[in-house]
Amino acid sequence: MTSGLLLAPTREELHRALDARKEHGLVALVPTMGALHEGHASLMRVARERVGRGQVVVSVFVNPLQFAPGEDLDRYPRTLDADLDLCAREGVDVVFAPSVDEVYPGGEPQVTVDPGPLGAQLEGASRPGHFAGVLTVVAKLFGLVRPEVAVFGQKDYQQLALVQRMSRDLCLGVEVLGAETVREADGLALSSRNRYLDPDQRRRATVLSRALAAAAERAPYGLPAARWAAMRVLDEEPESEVALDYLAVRTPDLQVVSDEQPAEPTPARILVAATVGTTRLIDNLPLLLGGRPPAIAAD
Ligand code: PAJ
Repeated sequence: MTSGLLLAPTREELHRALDARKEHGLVALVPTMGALHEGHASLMRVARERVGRGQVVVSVFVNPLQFAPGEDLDRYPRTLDADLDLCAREGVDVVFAPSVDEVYPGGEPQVTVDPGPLGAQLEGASRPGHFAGVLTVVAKLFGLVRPEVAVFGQKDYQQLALVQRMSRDLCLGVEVLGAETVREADGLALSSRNRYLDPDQRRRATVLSRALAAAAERAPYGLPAARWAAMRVLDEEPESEVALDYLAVRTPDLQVVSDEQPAEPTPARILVAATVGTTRLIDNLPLLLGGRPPAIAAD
């Protein structure tokens, strides 16, 4: 296959690649940590759709700053050759795949991005410092690539919300698009970490998306009904196999929802995190809360 894909391992090569095609129009950035799958590919398609003949840049960088000690930084899958093949197939223009030194030449940065109150909740409560690490590297990538557009997955819904907030609150001028979650046929959201699951864990992991789907179905009857439906499904798996971290229903911008039953169907988001074996998995779905008489169990 002939492909115009350029691999840029350094800032200098990145800037040379971007300059060479400057006149082509808008630049869209898709930040990733590699081990690319169809979920990542879908973001590249959203980026291409948005910029047309402009440039699609994919970054591949396992960012140490967002991993806590004891997390999977060392064993995180690194598959650059396969990643480049996928990017070439998707018509990506530039892959920026820097080393840690290239991104953090002076060691850990002294100035970092504070994700604010939302960064301390949900994922942030279980992974202190995680979102400061994410937002700091995303801000750096925005500074290095200078994209007009960036595409993130709804799979990591809180991350998407925080990056949108950062771009707005810090006037970074990047339009941040959220792309829908890509799933396996049985509902499991694609994730680079799914490869840690053994066949038994892989089968049990579908409980997360099934619980969310059950909640979405019951959501018209209100928040307690939605939560109850999700918990009933989650209870199918013993705690020793699928350890629930949180199940939360929030507004679409992740604020706390009021207990009052909305008379009209009202958009909300349900988010779940659990550890399956030793692998932490997250998932989420949109909901329409309310609109029907409140009930906990209607059948
Ligand atoms: P990574 O986990 O590689 O994910 C890169 C992007 O792919 C994120 O925006 C994520 O939400 C999206 N993604 C992952 N699985 C998806 C799926 N099944 N469907 C749709 N999109 C999916 O998220 C990160 O890397 C890092 O935190 C990063 C933003 C690159 C900063 O280091």
